Amino acid sequence: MGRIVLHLDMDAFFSAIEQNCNPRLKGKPVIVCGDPDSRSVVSTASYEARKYGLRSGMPVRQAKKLCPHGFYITGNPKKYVYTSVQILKILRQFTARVEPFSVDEAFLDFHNTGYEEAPELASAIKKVIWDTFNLTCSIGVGPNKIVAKMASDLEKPDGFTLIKEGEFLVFFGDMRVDVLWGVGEKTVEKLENIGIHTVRDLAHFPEGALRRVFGEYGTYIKMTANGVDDSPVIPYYEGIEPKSIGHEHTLHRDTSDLSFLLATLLRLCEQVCRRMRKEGYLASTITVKIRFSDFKTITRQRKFANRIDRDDILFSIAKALFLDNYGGEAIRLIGVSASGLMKKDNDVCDPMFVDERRRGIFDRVSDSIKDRFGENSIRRGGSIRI
Ligand code: TTP
Ligand code: MG
Repeated sequence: MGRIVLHLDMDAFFSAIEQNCNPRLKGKPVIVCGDPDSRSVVSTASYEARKYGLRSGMPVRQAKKLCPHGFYITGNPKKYVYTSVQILKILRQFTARVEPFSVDEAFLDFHNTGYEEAPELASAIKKVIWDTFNLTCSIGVGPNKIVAKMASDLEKPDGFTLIKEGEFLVFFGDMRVDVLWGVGEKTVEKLENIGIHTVRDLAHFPEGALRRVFGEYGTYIKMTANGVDDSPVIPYYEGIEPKSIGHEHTLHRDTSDLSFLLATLLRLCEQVCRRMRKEGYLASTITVKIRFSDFKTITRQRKFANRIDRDDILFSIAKALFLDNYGGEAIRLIGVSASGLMKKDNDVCDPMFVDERRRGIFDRVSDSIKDRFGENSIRRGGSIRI
């Protein structure tokens, strides 16, 4: 009995949540975006809106021309992040090896599990997500992460696709190379220059010739084109050095969508703080890492006088750091880490704010409620303004 990897991707995630919040929007074209009246872009469009050609990343002005009768809604990142965290909690009931991959995606690793068990497993996961949240998702199963991820995209929405070891080219062989995870526009251009158009062309191309053009990356893309991938599923709480506590996410697609980027940043901050509280640490330094489309990477750090472990403070600092260094470019990866860690002395209260102790208590009480009743069982009032 081997190992199977399952990739789950929620369908039209932000729009589907909005449709649940307001049942009058069910079955209607719903578009979640930044401010609908400004020059913002579409975060996501419901499947009803996609019929009109609407896509993530499209300027709202253009979307309104294609679908003038759509319902344009300002995104509420906090709402989506909480749903996302709650979904992860449910997924961990199926296996402890769950790697969150973006706000609405995760990898699950099942050892000692055969392909014949995959359909039942997938429908059990779909059922509990539907019963709990009234949301659908698409699931891909394969021998590794790359195959599972690409499989989940084949039958959207509410899809299930199983690709067994050795079947990758049956599904993807005839498709253009840009379907491959990690192969972007510039690579496609170079591949086309050497006569590689389809995934099968790349899969069969001599490795030496690819390495001459792309170096090490040549080997990687050839492996990908053959559906070969040995990267592990890494549960986010593993492998963290006590000197710093950090999380980072490679985004599904490079994006400059500010509401999406800030939602990702918020979730990272919450993960970092929750972990700090769990382990009894306070931090005095926060680092935000941004990797742009062209792989240029910057890290920006801020130190503060008081040590903290609170979600709202960490997020406000991370957000300021991010916005100070962001000029609207497409981003590939975001990371947040806390350092300058010190074990917390519960008797010492930071005197700086009168309200501080009470607010700290809020986080602790909310952690213990979440531990017992789930991530979504309690939340702060109001929404994060972006
Ligand atoms: P996706 O999984 O790419 O899209 P989706 O869930 O809306 O639709 P699909 O059924 O095709 O999976 O992204 C997940 C959420 O992330 C999406 O609901 C909105 C947000 N998002 C943005 O805000 N901006 C972006 O550019 C992208 C790609 C996603
Ligand atoms: Mg999705």
